[in-house]
Amino acid sequence: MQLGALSLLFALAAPFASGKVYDSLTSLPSRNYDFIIVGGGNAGAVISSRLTENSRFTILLVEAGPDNEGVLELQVPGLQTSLNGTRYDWNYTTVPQTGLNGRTIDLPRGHVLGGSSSINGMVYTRGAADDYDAWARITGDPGWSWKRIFPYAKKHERWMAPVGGRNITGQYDPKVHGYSGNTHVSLRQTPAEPFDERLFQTTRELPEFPFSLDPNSGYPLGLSWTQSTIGNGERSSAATGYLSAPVRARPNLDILLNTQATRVLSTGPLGKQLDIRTVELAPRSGGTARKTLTASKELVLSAGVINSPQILMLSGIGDREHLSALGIKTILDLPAVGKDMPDHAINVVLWAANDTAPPPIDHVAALEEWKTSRSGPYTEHRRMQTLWSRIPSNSSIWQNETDPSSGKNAPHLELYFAGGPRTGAAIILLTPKSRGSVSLASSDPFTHPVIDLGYLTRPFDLKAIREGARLLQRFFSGPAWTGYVLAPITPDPETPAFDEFVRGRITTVFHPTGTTAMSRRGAKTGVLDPDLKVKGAKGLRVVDAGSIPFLPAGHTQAAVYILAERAADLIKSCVVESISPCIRSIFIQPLARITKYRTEWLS
Ligand SMILES: Cc1cc2nc3c(=O)[nH]c(=O)nc-3n(C[C@H](O)[C@H](O)[C@H](O)COP(=O)(O)OP(=O)(O)OC[C@H]3O[C@@H](n4cnc5c(N)ncnc54)[C@H](O)[C@@H]3O)c2cc1C
Ligand SMILES: *[C@@H]1O[C@H](CO)[C@@H](O)[C@H](O)[C@H]1NC(C)=O
Ligand SMILES: *[C@@H]1O[C@H](CO)[C@@H](O)[C@H](O)[C@H]1NC(C)=O
Ligand SMILES: *[C@@H]1O[C@H](CO)[C@@H](O)[C@H](O)[C@H]1NC(C)=O
Ligand SMILES: *[C@@H]1O[C@H](CO)[C@@H](O)[C@H](O)[C@H]1NC(C)=O
Ligand SMILES: *[C@@H]1O[C@H](CO)[C@@H](O)[C@H](O)[C@H]1NC(C)=O
Ligand SMILES: CC(=O)N[C@H]1CO[C@H](CO)[C@@H](O)[C@@H]1O
Repeated sequence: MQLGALSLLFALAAPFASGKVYDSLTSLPSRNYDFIIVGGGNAGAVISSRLTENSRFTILLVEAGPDNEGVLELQVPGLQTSLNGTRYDWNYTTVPQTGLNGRTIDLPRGHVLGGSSSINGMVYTRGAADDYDAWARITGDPGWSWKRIFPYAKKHERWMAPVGGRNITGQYDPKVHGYSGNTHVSLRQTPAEPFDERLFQTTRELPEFPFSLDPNSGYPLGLSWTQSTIGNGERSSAATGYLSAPVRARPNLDILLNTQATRVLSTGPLGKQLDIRTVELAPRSGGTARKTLTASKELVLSAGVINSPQILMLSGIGDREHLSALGIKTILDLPAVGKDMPDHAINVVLWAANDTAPPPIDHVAALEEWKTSRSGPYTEHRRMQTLWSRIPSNSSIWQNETDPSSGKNAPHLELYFAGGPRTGAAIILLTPKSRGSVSLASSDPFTHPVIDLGYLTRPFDLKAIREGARLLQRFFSGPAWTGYVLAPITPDPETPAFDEFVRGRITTVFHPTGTTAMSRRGAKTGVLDPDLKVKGAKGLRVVDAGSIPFLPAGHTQAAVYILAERAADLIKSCVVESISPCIRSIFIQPLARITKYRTEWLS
C-alpha cells in the first residue's frame, strides 16, 4: 500500500516523461532530476545505468562528446589506434616534462559516450589484491578491500568464449570471472604462435618467471594470457555495456550530448556545510550561453581524472592560492584537488632476433573479414602474453629506495612481448614514485588545463625501468631463446646511454589517477571522503579514475568499473548523517526500513 502511494507520488512528479537522448542543450526539455551525472564515460555510464534500475529515480546524464552509436571505429578493436586526435579525443598534451629533457607527451582521453573506455586499448587487468587493500587502508573503509570489492569485479563482467570456440582450458581461471555482467571480457581468437610457445617454455625453465593462470585473480605475478574487453570480436565499452538500447529506453534516464559542465554551484549553505547540487552547462561548441540545473538528491562528477578537478577548480573548489591567482573565488579550500597524480609510463626495449617479420595486415581484407564474420586480425589486439614481475628483493635498488608497491603479491613491472626480427618487450613501470598534477591555465572552461605527468622526477622510476631491462635480459637468457635472441638493439641498461634513451622515448600507457583522491574521513589530505563525497560539502560526489587513492598495478579500466559499481550502491544507500538531500527519502521511507545509521533509498 505504501509503495503504491509512493509510485503515484513519483508519477505525478514527472507526468508522462520518458527518457531520451538529446543532441544539444537547447533541445533539453524542462524536467526535474533526482541525480545529475556529469560525464558519460567509464564511471558515469555505470552510475547512470545502475541508478536508473530504480524506476523512482530520474537521472540526467550530461556528456561533452557525441554518441558512440553507429561509429565503426569505436566498434572494431583493430581500428583503436586511429582514434587519437579525432573528435572522440580531448587532444590533451602535457607541459614540457622536466624529467624528459623538455619533451611533451600526448594524453588522449575519450570525448564520446563511454569516455576513455570507447577509445582505450581494451586490456583487462584488475591489478593486485594488495592494491585494493591499500585503498581500504588509506581511506579507513574496509568496503574498498579486495575481499569486499571482489563481488563488484564479478558483477560488472561477462566472460565470453573467443569466436571460433578454440579450447581455452588452462589459459584462465573460470572461478575468478563473472558471467552475467555488462562488460564483455575474452581471450583472443588466435591460439598461441611459435613465439608464444617460447614464452611458455621460459616459465618451465626459469623459476623467476612462473606461469600464472589468471592475471585477474588478485595474485597476478607470473606470465599469463592477456584478457581484453572484447566480446564477439567487438569492443565492449561502458557505453555498449551499460547504455545499451534497453537502458536508453528507460523513461527515467535522459542523456544530454555535446554539452559541457562548466561549474558546480552552491545551492545555498545548510548549517555549516556547502550544499552543492547545481551544475552550470554550456554547449560544447563554446560561447557564453549557460544554463543551470539542480539535482534534487545529488550531483555526481564523472568527468575523468583531468576534467573533474578542472570543473572543481573552475567552481572555486581547490587550492586557494592557485585559484586566487586566476581571480576565482574559493568556496572550498581543498589544496589536494588536481595534485598527486601518478601514471604508468612505458618504454620499449629491443633485441635483434633470428626471425622473420610477420606478414603485414591487409587492412581492407581485415575490415571486410570483421564485417562479414567478426573474425581475423581486427577482432583482437596483437598483444598475447604479459609478464607481471616484482623487482627481486636482493636487487641493489633497495639499498637506497623504499618499496612503493602495495604488498608482496603486487608487481612492480609489467612486460609485454613482441616477436620478429626486432624482438623485445614493452616495459611498464606499475609503481612509480613520481607524481604529476592538473591545474588551471585560465578561468575559461574551454581552455585546456595544464597537465604535468611529472615523469622521472623521482630517481626510483628510472632505476626501476633499468631493473625492467635487466629482468628482460634474464628472461632472454633462458634456453628457450638460444639461437633466437641475438644481440641488444637498444642501449645496455648498465650504461648512461640507457638513461638518455629512456628520457627520450618513455611515454604514457594512459593511466593517470588520483586528482580527486579519497582519504580518511576528517583527514586534511585528499579530496573525497571514503563514500566519494567531496570533503566539506554535501550533495556532491566525484566518481572516476581521479577518485582512486592508490594506482593499481594494472591497467585502470577494471578498477574504474569496480569503483563505479560500488559507488552506485553507496549512492543508492543514504547515510543519515546529513539532513538534506536525504530528508525526503527519510520521510517517505517506511519506518521499519530505517536502520540505525543507514537507510536504503526505496530500492
Ligand atoms: C588511449 C587510451 C588507452 C587506454 N588503454 C587502456 C587499456 O588497454 N586498459 C585499461 O584498463 N585502461 C586503459 N586506458 C585507461 C582507462 O580507459 C581509463 O582509466 C578509464 O576509462 C577512465 O575512466 P573515467 O570514468 O575516469 O573517465 P573517462 O572514461 O575518460 O570518462 C570521462 C567522461 O567525461 C566526459 N567529460 C569530461 N569533461 C566533461 C565536462 N566538463 N562536461 C561533460 N562531460 C565531460 C568525457 O567526454 C568522458 O566521456 C586507456 C585510456 C586511453 C585514453
Ligand atoms: C581533436 O583534434 C582534431 C584534429 O585537429 C579535431 O578534428 C577534433 O575535433 C579535436 N577533438 C576535440 C574534442 O575537439
Ligand atoms: C582442452 O584443453 C585441455 C587442456 O589442454 C584438455 O585437457 C581438454 O581435453 C581439451 N578439451 C577439448 C574438448 O579438446
Ligand atoms: C639474487 O638472487 C638470485 C637467486 O638467488 C641470484 O641468482 C642473483 O645472483 C642474486 N642477485 C644479486 C644482485 O645478488
Ligand atoms: C646508495 O647511496 C649511496 C650514498 O649516496 C651510494 O654510495 C650508493 O652507490 C647507492 N647505491 C646504489 C645501488 O645506488
Ligand atoms: C636461426 O635459426 C635457424 C633455425 O630456425 C638456425 O638454423 C640458425 O642457426 C639460426 N641462426 C643463428 C644466427 O642462430
Ligand atoms: C598516444 C597515441 O596513441 N598517439 C598516436 C596517435 O596517432 C598517431 C598517428 O597514427 C601515432 O603516431 C601516435 O603514436
